[in-house]
Amino acid sequence: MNEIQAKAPVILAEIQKANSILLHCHPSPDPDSVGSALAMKFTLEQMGKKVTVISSDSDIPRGFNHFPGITDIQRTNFFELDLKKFDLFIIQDSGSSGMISRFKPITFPLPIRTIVIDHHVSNPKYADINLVESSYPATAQLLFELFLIWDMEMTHDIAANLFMGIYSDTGGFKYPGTTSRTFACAGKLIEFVPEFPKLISDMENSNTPGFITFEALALNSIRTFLNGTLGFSIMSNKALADAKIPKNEIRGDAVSPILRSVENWLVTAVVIELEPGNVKISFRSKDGDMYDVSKLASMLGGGGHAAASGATLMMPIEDAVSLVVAKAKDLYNL
Ligand SMILES: [Mn+2]
Repeated sequence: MNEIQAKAPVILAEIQKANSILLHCHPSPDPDSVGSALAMKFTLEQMGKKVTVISSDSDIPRGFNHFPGITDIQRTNFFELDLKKFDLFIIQDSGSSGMISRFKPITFPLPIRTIVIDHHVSNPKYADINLVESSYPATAQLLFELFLIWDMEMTHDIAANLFMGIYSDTGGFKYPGTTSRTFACAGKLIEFVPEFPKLISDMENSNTPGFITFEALALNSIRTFLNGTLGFSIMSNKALADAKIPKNEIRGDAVSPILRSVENWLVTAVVIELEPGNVKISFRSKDGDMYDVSKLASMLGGGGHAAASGATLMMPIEDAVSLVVAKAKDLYNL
């Protein structure tokens, strides 16, 4: 019996006990976070539950406007909620409690019941019930199998959200962790979503001139370290302000694939000083076995996957860069 089969009845029993259920999107939400939240929302509503989905820290990217149910997401932060109004919080696609909100630390156990459903290898299993399956390339694929075990009815709206989560977290079915199971699952889902190419196109072709200005700054801000084995795009708060980049267009994850495409850069990072002394770093590796960036992120208080991870450092940006380079040098013997 795998982890999903083992936990499926336990989670279902917990849901059946609850009336009002809370879901969230993680900071800088990606399609796996938003798609998983909305797919779970529709499934819980099939069970007759009252469901609240909050955006928490970040605005939902405009490119997700065509995900079914997107307008049901409340623009509310986790810390604005009265938790006593809920019986259960299902925390999805969130490898640590910091992925609920980064505004303040969140201490577990919470005053309500909690379930974690996630695929991040670094997940410390911080909820009352934890379903963590790190061999899965997306939380949405995990939900597909969970809903199947629960014998829920698949609908267009659930399938569209799960498909976008899987498509995006696998990089369009090309990242490690993508298996024949992933394709089988996606194949089943698109039976319900024949217009899936339009959903993908709407998401991927939704950039603004402000984002292109950010991308240009990012590509003009590259430095290499350790004999050209590390390639970092490093943007200070001042550089971002001088270039007049709108805050919602500062999207390091969108630049990461370009950095990763450089043959000799074994580990890449987008280093962004969001506020003076608040440095957000997104790591990527072409070979997660040889250069596991979840380990690097964990050493810096963050987490993630072997090939994609992140951390936030509260220090001047140049100190953050020096620290990351030193840790990478030790960890990977570069
Ligand atoms: Mn994910």
